[in-house]
Amino acid sequence: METIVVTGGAGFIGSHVVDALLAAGKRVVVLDNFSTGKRANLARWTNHAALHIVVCDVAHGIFAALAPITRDHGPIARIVHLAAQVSVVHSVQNPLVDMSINYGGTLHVLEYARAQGVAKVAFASSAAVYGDVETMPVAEEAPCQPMSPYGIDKLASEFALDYYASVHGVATSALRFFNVYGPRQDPSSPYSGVISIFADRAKAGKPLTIFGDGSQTRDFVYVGDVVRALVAAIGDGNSRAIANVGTGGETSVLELARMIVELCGKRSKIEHAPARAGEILKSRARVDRLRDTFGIVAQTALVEGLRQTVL
Ligand code: UD2
Repeated sequence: METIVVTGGAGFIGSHVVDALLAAGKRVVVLDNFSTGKRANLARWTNHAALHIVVCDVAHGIFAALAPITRDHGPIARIVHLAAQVSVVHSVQNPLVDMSINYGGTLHVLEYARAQGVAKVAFASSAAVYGDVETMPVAEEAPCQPMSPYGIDKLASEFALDYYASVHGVATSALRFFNVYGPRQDPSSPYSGVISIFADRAKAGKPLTIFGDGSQTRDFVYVGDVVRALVAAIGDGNSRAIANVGTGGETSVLELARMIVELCGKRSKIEHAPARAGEILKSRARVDRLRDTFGIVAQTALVEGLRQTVL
């Protein structure tokens, strides 16, 4: 039985990856410091013999955390690296903390992979590496001009993946996530994903606040599609590949708010507040490379994904 490590495996995206890997018969090791991850996200697998949950701060290294598992069950075959400080705003306020967690964490994972001969590392990068791109849809070849320490760390991590692949022979792939949404996304911070916030408020019949006029667009991609992309990315081959993960479509925030209010059926009001300073107006992924390299096309229509999320 192949053993796969999921860093950040108790988080929103990570716990869905764990679901898919356990369902596929893999042994799964979750490394999570539970700063934002939750045990409840993995509750359905309680006492499952093939799931190992290790409390571990990836930014401090992963050798010690994995030693007991590899002693009992053999080497780690693959790593999905999702553990991160996920708030762009937090990264702006605390760039050094962000760098040590997000870039430092990636280096620790890559050092482990190099030393232990891990077959493949798949990394969660972000559309934040691009910054404000004018041409839509944004292709992977677009110049990267990140506008936050978060985006810089994700880009630096991509460079590190490429370096470990070319110099140390560690096979790696990086996926640039656009706006991921779905069940278990935590709405509790003002900087949580807009869909988690809107769903939370609309279910309670509370007003939704749109920043600006709501004409800004995003490429919202359902977590189930993101999981399929990650599972493809830890497969053999495609080393040094970098691909966007989105749907290739875009939806305005106003349209999104209306859809969510309608699905929840509670007549929430839609209010407007000043636009967020410095935010990008349009975002849409070019997805040819995701399809051609990894064989993945996002399948979940927004209305269906929203239904899964809000109901
Ligand atoms: C996303 C990522 C972020 C980074 C960035 C790169 C998420 C959660 N965040 O930020 O990590 O990769 O892209 O560009 O995926 N909005 C409202 N009302 C609210 C909350 C948000 O109108 O209550 C708007 C917000 O102003 C923005 C849109 O909704 O126009 C999406 O906001 P977001 O925070 O979900 O994601 P984004 O694209 O700013």
